[in-house]
Amino acid sequence: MTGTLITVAATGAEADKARVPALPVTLDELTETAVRCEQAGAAVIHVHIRDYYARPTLDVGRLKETVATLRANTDLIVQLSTGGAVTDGFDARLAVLDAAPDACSLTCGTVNFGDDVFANPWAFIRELYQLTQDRGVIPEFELFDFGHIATLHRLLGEFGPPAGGHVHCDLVMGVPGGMPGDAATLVAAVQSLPDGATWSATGIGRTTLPVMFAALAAGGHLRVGMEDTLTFAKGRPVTGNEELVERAARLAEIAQRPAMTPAEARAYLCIP
Ligand code: KMH
Ligand code: ZN
Repeated sequence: MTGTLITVAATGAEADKARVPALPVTLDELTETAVRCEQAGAAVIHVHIRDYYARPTLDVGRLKETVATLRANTDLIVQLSTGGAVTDGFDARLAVLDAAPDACSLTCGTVNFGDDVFANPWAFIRELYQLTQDRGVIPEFELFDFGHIATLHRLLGEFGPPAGGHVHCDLVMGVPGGMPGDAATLVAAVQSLPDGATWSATGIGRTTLPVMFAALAAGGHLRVGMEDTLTFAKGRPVTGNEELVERAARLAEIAQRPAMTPAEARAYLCIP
């Protein structure tokens, strides 16, 4: 049994800073969050950035500065989101790789996303995947629904293994429009993954805890953070990403699979 890989998804593209003051939106806030989350047990940071007005942006200059600053202040694996916001175009999402992160997210299909649609047609997935291979950026395959798992099999079958050679997936559960966030669904999804793939899971909103317990029980890894959860307990808002990481690390410790260090996570995910 390995330790537990903990990813913090600190900001996301959806929450509104005016309503969620604890959300890290400036580079200073993100860096401070990253440092605290690393101390609490995170090994990977999944990054969305915001502009001067705290709106989601994929500005490549800002992304480059973010990658450099996170590297200068932490040992965390920097995973940039190529999902962006539902309003972002495909070209801007491909250009995220110009910021040369260690890793990036790669969502394996379109999904209804609340009242919106998170669009990931096959042509885009294929192009992004080949770009990650060309640039040596390690993709994490984001799976919001079972059809996305079928597309992952197709992608690997047609284009071969990812940069680094290791397949790591993230089950994003409980999105309104995607697969539900419960133990039975998690087990069924894990059984369908490619042979040799490793996986993390996250449950959005109130599915956070059931998914976290199910993932630990099934031998998987954890993603937590304010991108996915803004409520720590009923009626109690999250005060910062670090408390979500601390809780995940505590549960991982109880499961006798303590949090991996960033160096251990790099070796595990085959990230140089
Ligand atoms: N913000 C969502 C529309 C990713 O980061 O790759 C997409 C998302 C997935 O967050
Ligand atoms: Zn994201």
